[in-house]
Amino acid sequence: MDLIIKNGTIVTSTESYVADIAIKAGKIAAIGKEFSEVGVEVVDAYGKLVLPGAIDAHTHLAMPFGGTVSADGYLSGTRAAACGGVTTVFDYPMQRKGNGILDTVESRKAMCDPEACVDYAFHCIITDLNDDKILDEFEAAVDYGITSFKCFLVYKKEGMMVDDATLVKILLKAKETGAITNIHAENPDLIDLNIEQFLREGKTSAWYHYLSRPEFVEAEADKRAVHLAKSIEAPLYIVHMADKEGLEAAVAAKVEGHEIYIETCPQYLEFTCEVYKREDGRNFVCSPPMKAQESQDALWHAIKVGLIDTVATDHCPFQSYEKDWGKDDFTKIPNGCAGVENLYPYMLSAANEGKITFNRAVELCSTNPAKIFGCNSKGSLTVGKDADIVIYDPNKEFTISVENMHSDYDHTIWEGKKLHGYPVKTFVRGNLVYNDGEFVGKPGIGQFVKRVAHK
Ligand code: DUC
Ligand code: ZN
Ligand code: ZN
Repeated sequence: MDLIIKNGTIVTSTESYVADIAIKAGKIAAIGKEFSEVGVEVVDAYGKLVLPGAIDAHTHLAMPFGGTVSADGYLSGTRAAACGGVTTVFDYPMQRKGNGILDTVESRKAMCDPEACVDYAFHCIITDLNDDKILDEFEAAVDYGITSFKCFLVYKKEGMMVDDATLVKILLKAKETGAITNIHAENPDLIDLNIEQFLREGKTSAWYHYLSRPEFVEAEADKRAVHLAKSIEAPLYIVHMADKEGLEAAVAAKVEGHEIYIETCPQYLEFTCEVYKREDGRNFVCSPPMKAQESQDALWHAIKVGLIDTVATDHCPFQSYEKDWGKDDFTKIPNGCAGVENLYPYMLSAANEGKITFNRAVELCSTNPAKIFGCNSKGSLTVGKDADIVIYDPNKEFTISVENMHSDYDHTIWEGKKLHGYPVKTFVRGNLVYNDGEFVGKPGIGQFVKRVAHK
């Protein structure tokens, strides 16, 4: 054995029990009691929870967007991930007209490999089918380990949107090749209509970001995507669900037995659209925007009863000076907020407060994303899996501040948020990468996760 974590309470998605974990060559070699400790490093986790590392299934690192590039690259974004108990991130490389899937992914992999501080996988965003040639590449992409593709139903002017016919072609091809299609659902024509009117009327504050993309704008696209996926019996994963009406449509299809997965994000569980009335409202600008209380309540309800499958972050921070570009015009604010370091602590704190169980927090943040996206060696503390492990102190009080985060951004929407309990150690395949407030890992330690086809 290389390492024993002893006396902790092991938490999986289904049970919690006291036992020791023995790790060898980066894998969980045994779980039990009284392993020989001779010549082995031992970590005493008495009084602590021992959890599978979180999988943040939604990040945008070094993403060109909104006239700039997101403030966390692969190094700082994965460093922050490690310090928040995230041991795998799923980033979103973007295929552009004329480019293929594999060349898009490989160029991002080349950037990520020397910098990654945790393991990483890619969902590939498809923006153009290149006269359908992209569809012929799906099989090779799946063999390569890219088993999920994303479509934007929005960002039309930015050249990222796919139309409904393209979406259906992608849904069908993904189904045929054992992949899954992720969608960002908002209706761009309705957004543009609203934006034109608000700008004409001189309504330019961050509040109008929300009003230009209110509940029904997201719901229309959610329902359309659900309808299309249902009609052709293709699996669908809806990213960052934020509105009640769309949630209800997705849940109804799920309950009918369709393969529809729902992701939401901590920002939608914590904040409502009221944040856009604040003086610093532009810092909260992301798309889809935070919605009204009714939607937040519906999201929490669905989390509690098991109808939301995953919680991930949509981590896409920008610096204050970039957010300030939209001081006098909300359309100039780069969309996106920070979250990768806050995901697991936030959901575990909710568990510590009794809102959900710790098992459910593990299911949402680790076990389900591993299952849905084919990460067979991750997502659970069981023998044979990667030793991606978080030790969590349920008694540690923590107040989030930009000063105690490990990203490259200069502000956070989470400033001042008090958490009950906090991760104290993170291991990636048995390597200690975070220890009591400090990043102790090495860039380059993170490996590409080759995923297996969905079905
Ligand atoms: N929304 C954001 O807020 N940022 C990045 C991409 C997205 O869809
Ligand atoms: Zn999105
Ligand atoms: Zn996103």
